[in-house]
Amino acid sequence: MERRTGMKRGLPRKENAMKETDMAYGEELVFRPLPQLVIEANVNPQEFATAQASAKADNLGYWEDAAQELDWFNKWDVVLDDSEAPRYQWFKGAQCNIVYNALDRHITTANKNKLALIWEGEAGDTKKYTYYELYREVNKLANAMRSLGLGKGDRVVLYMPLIPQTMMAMLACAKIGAVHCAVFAGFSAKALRQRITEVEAKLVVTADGFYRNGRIVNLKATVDEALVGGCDCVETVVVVNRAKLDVDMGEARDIWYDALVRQERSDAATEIMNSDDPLFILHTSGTTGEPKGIVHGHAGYMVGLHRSLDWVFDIKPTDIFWCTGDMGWITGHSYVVYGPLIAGTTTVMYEGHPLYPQADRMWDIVARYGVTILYTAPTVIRMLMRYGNQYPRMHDLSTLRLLASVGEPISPDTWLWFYKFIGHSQCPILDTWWQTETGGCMISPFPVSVLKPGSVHRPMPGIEVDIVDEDGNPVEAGVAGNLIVTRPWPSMLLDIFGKPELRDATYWPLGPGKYWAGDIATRDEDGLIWIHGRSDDVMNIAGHRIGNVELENAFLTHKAVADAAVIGIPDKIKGEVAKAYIVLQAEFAALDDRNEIIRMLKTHIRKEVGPVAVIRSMEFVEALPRTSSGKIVRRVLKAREAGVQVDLGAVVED
Ligand code: 6R9
Repeated sequence: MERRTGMKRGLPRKENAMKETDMAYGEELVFRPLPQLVIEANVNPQEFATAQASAKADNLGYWEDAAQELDWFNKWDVVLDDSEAPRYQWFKGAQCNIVYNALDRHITTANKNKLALIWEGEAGDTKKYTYYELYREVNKLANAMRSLGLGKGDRVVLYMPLIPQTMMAMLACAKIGAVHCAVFAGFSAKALRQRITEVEAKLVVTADGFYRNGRIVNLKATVDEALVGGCDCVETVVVVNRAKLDVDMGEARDIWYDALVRQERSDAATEIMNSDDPLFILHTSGTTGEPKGIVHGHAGYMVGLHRSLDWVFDIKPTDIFWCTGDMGWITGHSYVVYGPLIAGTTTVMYEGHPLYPQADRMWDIVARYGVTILYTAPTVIRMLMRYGNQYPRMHDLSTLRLLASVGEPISPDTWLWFYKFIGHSQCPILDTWWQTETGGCMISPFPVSVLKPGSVHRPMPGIEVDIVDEDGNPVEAGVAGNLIVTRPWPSMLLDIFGKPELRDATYWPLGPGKYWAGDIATRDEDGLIWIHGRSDDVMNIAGHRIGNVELENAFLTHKAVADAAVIGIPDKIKGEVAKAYIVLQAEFAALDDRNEIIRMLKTHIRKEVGPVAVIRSMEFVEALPRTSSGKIVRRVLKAREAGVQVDLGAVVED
């Protein structure tokens, strides 16, 4: 490790040496890769420079080379058709199926008997599947889905925990050309219903329940609640018997997973898909009240993932890859399921809570399976860090060679704790920036990069970004601006489901060639990028994107609420939590027991949105700051939060 102090971002110089974890404001740490790592890396610094230069000179040639490393039923006519930009069609004219690359092709290679999946339940039960076993399971389910009448283009909602059948369901859908739409198991019946109806799902796959922090979370009951009255589109509900719960099974509609696949054959044809045929829909929050169903397809998505696994995560045949992302999050799709399987590596999946039964669970899992690459989120690291170093010390973590982070900015002190106490100063930390919409990693260090804690480093070769002001003009180094992506990239979103008209306005407000990420960032004098957070009205609660308007709308559906505004406030563990400003309806405002009202509203939000929406506090006010056109001005509330005196009832110009 080398210490560079001082002037980098105009910060004061700090000369005296410190312990590695005692970061002082103004000091900048720089970490160089260990020599052995440089020798062994899939991409060494020279190769990185060459790749970057060649991708700049011939971007399409660069991505074409990446695509050539995968298997296709038919190759493309053109690598990219941008004649209708910002509509971009990657690998136009090609035919493929992501499952052919993730599973089928491994069966004829040495990977056939390699472990594809190591799964561990919260109670300690485990299951392991070789590529061949996983392939057979997926085929059985694919056949069963076909016998239920499902095929190309049909939508399947997955409301599932982190269990092997979730992965199987995703792959089986892809195999038959159906489109999966995973809904986070922490979302409410209402949120589930909204997504089921929006995508007109024919099938819902769920589990009776699952284990989380020593309790059983009942999922089937929530599905039943979601399907009451409406959701006529759903013909079948398949239920995995995970928690041995005594659930109601509707005779005509519900069927146990095991009963469904029991008689099925273990071989199944893989559907031939066009490049942009949809693979999945995943909802994410935006500035509007309604979540957007981001659509990804088969071809570009797999090419992007293939590159990041091979180059960023530096996959070797002996790796054990553990990404802790949930299946309801893009990280679970890309780096628990599709990416690792395309790379032919062994992926680890853990059902439960990181603190169960105590704060060493993750380190125990790393040690027992010999995890070599650990990919997690700052909110998880912060939580575990709070419990101290004695927990990682209980286990042998020496198999780890790469650590990675995603979902929100990682502060230097969290980075250093992860580096020192989990990686024992031997493992680079890959701070990967990307989004649901980008499909896979976009900005990230490589294992051989010289690292600065807190920076997401540079765009990967083939990806080009800039930091601009509101009008799209580049800002200088050190100045905060909006992050944009200046070239199309293969794993980019195809569409917003059911709202194609929103796609261009939301993501290309500055026109083609300027994808608007919605994040604030700076570039330092070394050209490294630092992400500061969202620029729009979207909170990042423990790595989950939750729209302020989404929560405000949920409050407004309660009879006690006349008006509501929600802002994000910093939180040590979750990064951000919500604070709500509520104007009560007159008859409720007259009530004395505010605690009762708070309890009632919290329950209401849990029901409407789900437990992911953490409301830290509520304040009851007489009025909210609005513009003359009636828009809530959240920055006034934020200023108030910071101690500035404001007049809440005043009309503010935006
Ligand atoms: C993969 C994922 C995307 C938003 C993104 C940004 C934040 C993600 C980050 C990061 C700082 C990182 N974000 N990675 N911020 N450093 N390494 O998280 O997708 O759920 O769509 O969220 O998350 O604000 O815009 P998604």
